[in-house]
Amino acid sequence: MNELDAIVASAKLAFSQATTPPELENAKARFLGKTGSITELMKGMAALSVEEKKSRGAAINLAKQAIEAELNASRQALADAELQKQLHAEALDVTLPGRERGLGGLHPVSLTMERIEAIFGSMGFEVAQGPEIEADWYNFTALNTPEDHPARSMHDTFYVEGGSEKVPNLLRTHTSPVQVRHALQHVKLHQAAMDAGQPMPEIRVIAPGRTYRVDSDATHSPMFHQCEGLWLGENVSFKDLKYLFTEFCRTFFESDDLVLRFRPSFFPFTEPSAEIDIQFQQGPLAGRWLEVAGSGQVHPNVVRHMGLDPEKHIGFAFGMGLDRFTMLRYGVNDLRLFFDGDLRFLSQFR
Ligand code: 2U9
Repeated sequence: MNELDAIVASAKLAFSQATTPPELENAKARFLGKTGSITELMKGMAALSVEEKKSRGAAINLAKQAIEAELNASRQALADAELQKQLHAEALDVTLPGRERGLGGLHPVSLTMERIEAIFGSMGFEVAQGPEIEADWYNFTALNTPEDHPARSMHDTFYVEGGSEKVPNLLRTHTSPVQVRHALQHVKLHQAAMDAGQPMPEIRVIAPGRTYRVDSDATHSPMFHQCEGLWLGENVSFKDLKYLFTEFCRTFFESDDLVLRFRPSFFPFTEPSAEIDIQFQQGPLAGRWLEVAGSGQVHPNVVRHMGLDPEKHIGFAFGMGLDRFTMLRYGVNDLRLFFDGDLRFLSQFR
């Protein structure tokens, strides 16, 4: 093997051993670079005659072309290998199962809320909403709750900075202020007709929503859900409330033989007042009296605060805990499960 063939062979070997493009370019420099073997041979031709230069030059050129061909082949081989590696790394297995997109669902308390809205809706009740940050007047004063009532104390109610009698300063402790706002709007809307001697259309409204109290243990959460209702007109009576609430409970719990008991009680905003107990005749809770709501005839002072004459307008109100209704309907025994956000619990209601 002559000298040139040996250089070409050693270049071929060096190129084939390069495993990365930088290694290949380093190997190239050893043969074709400024001090590479081919370049050195070119420099060595200076001393040759014209004839010798011709043949030697042609031979060196052939060797150089052969090395360049090897170099290009090796570059291509490295690029191909890199591409294969990348294709392999990014390969998609189209036979793998798809990624499941979790199906959402309503929270059990929301399901209860929707159910209650539907039942009262079918009995002619509107659904009203109002602010969760409320003013003293709507939450307490309008509801005949005296200045020194414990519900107003710092221990029982969450207060926010600022505010005043009619400027929001607390987290509502019940949804009654929503009904006060609703009644005031209703009265305003029909005032002219009333002044002209026409009767006011009845108010039938429920107010479901979040409420807040400084209370936290196994059966109390600082945020809980209530639904209150108000039925006010010129010819409404306690028997209407009893009929309404009995129908509601029997529909809600899908139990036609459910029995209700109205037990005398006290609330500042109703007089007389009654706790409502229910009794199932069948199932695991059969025979036990369960307290589920409060109710009563709206106190004359509250009727006045709504801009109406208590001698003419009579109202009946009730209030219930949505969390408790949800627990009873689904047989849940710990209130905290509703607020833990554990999908193993929540997904059972989808
Ligand atoms: C107006 C006037 C009166 C709403 C009422 C109750 C009785 C009651 C509690 C039950 C359990 C709240 O969720 S709970 O803690 N509620 O006992 N609520 S009467 O009375 C009203 C509402 C609006 C204008």
